[in-house]
Amino acid sequence: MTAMRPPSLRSTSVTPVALCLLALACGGDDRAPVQPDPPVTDTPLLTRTVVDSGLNNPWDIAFAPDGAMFYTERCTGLSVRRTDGSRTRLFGTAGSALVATDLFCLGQSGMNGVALDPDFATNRRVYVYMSSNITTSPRTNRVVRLQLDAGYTTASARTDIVTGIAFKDADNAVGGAGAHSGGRIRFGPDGFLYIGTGDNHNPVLPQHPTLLGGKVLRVTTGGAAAPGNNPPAGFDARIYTYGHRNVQGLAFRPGTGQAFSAEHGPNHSDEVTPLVAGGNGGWDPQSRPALTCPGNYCGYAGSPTTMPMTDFGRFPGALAPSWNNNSSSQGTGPATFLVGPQWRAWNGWLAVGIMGGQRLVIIELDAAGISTRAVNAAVPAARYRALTQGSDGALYVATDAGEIWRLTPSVAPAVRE
Ligand SMILES: [Ca+2]
Repeated sequence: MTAMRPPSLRSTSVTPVALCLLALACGGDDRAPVQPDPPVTDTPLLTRTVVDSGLNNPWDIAFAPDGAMFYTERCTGLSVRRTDGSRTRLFGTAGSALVATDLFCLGQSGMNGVALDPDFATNRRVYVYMSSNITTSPRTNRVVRLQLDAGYTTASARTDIVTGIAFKDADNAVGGAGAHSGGRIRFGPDGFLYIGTGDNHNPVLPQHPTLLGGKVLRVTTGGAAAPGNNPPAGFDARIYTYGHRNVQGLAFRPGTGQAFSAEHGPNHSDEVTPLVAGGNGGWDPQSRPALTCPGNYCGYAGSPTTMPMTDFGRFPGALAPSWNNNSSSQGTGPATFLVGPQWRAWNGWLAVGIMGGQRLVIIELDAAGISTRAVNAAVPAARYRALTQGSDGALYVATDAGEIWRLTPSVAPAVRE
């Protein structure tokens, strides 16, 4: 990937990795052992390189097999940066190769996730999640499929494969319009597209059988329900899991292929959750008589006990989280598994980006997908908005400050005293 490194790039010196050996020191992992873990050995050192800057709210990153990097900017659209450093605005506002006149950005919404077709090398298909005013009342989120040419200069054949994903169309008592749209999209190793959506500050969405907010959807490349979703009777067949708050992280565990979600908590309990087809994430911010709920949305009104992110009282079979921040919500967003021997001890661990908390957490999971250890990588404080492992094996990060970083693991083990 030397072509990704033009002379103007800034590189930091090799950065040692800090480890949190006690769960509480890591900002909360209530499932970690009480006793200190033994030190992690053979952890990688990270070298950080700023590969892009000056972007406008970059939201997601995807790589083509040849190393071309796609990225979204929330208010303008989808762009590609080729390995020679040249770039094209492919899809979005005026000036794009294909203009989306219906794209708008508001609150947390706009051009969000991007994913490349598993057969991209041959079919040149790319998918984005965006807010749209094609239907003006209410506006919606949708997933759009595009066709690119071989040189990444044109986008065509726009096909809106999933429409009608709930969008928060107006301010309410707990926040502004455009909030809690979800927006991450990822293809699983099963070849189906997983779509994370949000609750829109609408109390009925997460547990609603047919409205598509507060869900993880799983669809074909044409937007049809994927086989095996197994939702309860009466549910939309595209729903893979429900009872979510705001899913902005989706990742697939190497080896098993199991999907994991990462989502924001309200004022507590960000969660990472191993997903099972038809499962209920247990978020239900409606009808809490003991709480005072502005706008009937109880999501911010309670505590981990009275308004849990996973309500086992109401839903005894709910999906158990792997990891959470019970002490606070720190804006957990993107997630990706680290894959390959270059990650040394972290090979197969889950990297999770924290926005409000401005940190990058690396989580070890047991065979059941439950966290056994969480360490903070020694990287600069930033709002970690996107995490994607590149075709070169490095971890790419988009920050809300408008930068894209490459975090390259060392080839040599860390030297420790
Ligand atoms: Ca949950």
